[in-house]
Amino acid sequence: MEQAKLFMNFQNGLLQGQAVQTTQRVLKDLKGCFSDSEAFEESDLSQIVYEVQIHARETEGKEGGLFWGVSCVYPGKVGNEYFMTKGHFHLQRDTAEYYFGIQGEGVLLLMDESGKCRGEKVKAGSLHYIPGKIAHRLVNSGNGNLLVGACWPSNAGHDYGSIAQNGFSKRVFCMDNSPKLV
Ligand code: PAN
Ligand code: ZN
Repeated sequence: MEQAKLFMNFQNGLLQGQAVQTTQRVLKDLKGCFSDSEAFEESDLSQIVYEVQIHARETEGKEGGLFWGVSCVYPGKVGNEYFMTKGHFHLQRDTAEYYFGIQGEGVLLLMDESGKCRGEKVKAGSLHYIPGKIAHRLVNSGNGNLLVGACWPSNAGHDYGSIAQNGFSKRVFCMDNSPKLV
């Protein structure tokens, strides 16, 4: 019998094995995402906002395959708005995805193509089914790291352009020390 080749530590979200790739997004990569552009320009634009580890066993675009990933959104704010991911629709619009909370506290913003947006609370053990045609963004509304696992089809692709153009119609701000969806 062979040993397992791929491991996920469900405590700290670390993926280990072949074909695990890590990408980082710094604040500069999120230009235009935050409402307070003055606070944005005054921030350290080289700080890491989030990191994504992906088990990329398939090439992007392949039908019938899956990707597995873990995102870590660090705690922080621009003005009163919490750190978040860029967010995207899938390029193949009608492809779904699962997200699951591993550690920390956050909000999953979900927006349909008409711009109708809602937020689901994310915490350790929460499971989120994101149907096709729904844009998704993670917001870290806690004081520690927000770790979230995900599984999605390898032909889904990522459409960041629509979000760069129109954004999400709701934002999560820190008001009186707690997260508010505005
Ligand atoms: C996730 C996201 C990850 C980073 O793996 O790609 O959380 O967010 P952005 O891609 O919006 O920067 C996923 O939804 N994959 O489809
Ligand atoms: Zn996705």
